[in-house]
Amino acid sequence: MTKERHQLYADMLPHHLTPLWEVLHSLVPPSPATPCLPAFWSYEAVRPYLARAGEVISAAEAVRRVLILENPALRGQSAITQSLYAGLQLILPGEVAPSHRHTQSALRFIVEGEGAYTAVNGERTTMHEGDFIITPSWTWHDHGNESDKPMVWLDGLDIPIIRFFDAGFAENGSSAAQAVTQTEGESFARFGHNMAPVRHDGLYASPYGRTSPLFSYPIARTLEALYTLERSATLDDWDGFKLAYTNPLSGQSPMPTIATFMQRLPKGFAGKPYKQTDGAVFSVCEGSGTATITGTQPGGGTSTAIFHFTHRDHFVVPSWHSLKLSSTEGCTLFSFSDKPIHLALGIHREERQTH
Ligand code: 1HN
Repeated sequence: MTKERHQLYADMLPHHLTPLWEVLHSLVPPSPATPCLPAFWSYEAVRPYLARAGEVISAAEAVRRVLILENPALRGQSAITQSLYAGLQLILPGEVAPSHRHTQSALRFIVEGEGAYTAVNGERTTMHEGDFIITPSWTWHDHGNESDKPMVWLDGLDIPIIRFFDAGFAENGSSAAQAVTQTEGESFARFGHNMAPVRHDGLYASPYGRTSPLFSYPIARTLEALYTLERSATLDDWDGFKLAYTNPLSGQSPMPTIATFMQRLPKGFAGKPYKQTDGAVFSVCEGSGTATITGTQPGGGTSTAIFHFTHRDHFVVPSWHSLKLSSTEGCTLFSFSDKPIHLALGIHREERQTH
């Protein structure tokens, strides 16, 4: 029988036919079997390479001077999880990263420096450490550093998702820095105060579709919210105090493909483990702590990674790996994931373990 089977496989090979029964179990695994690995990038280790990148190529020549954070199991794929891209971008004083647009959505989480700008559709936003900034799909964007210090930020994009759907388009702008047509802060004035322009019927009239019309979520507001909660609210045993950034017009994630979060772990926090189907990328905004990440190997065993993180470090938690966070001194963590897609497809799962 085995011989006949293999003869059948060989005979139909040229006709691009494959027997399902040989692959069925791996196509529908009993639980997610991600190839991704937990991984950690200490800023202390990465920063010198960013500095060297600054010596060997200009922002103008590179277009975007970025070191991609690649999942060790996905080398060469420009991906930190199967669905998400992450990188650290450097822009030196006086440089401009030229204007372009693409269908991929981008987020920036500012890691180091102060005072450079990103421009989106004619409006500049000044960047501060800890700000969360959005570039909506198909909007013109350029970045410039008019400060006297290097600026570094985390880029998060839905590149693997758009690649999967073969839906990528891109164009270069006609000038390096786009014309400024709106005063800085206009989008924040319109949408950043629990108000919206009159005759603005929510998502029906949203200027950027499902993407938030707020380009910047400033750190001062975010920390004010989290510190207030830390003083008085009930602590969540898994998350500490965790808030999701929202699109003010929909209450949903700021981007249709990526959810973003900031959480505060108080001093002495020893979190319980949880797992969820959305893989997540973390950037350490303040303080230090430990992430314990446990996953099931393809063979069936488990393996655990323990990352001791501090300010500006980055790490990735793959799908359906359990994550336990703890912090002696307290810390503030930014993170992003592909949760909105899981929710849209009705496949999001979370399991909160009690020990
Ligand atoms: C991009 O446009 C930026 O605008 C950063 O800063 C990273 C990675 C791949 C494709 C486009 C940016 C990017 C990118």
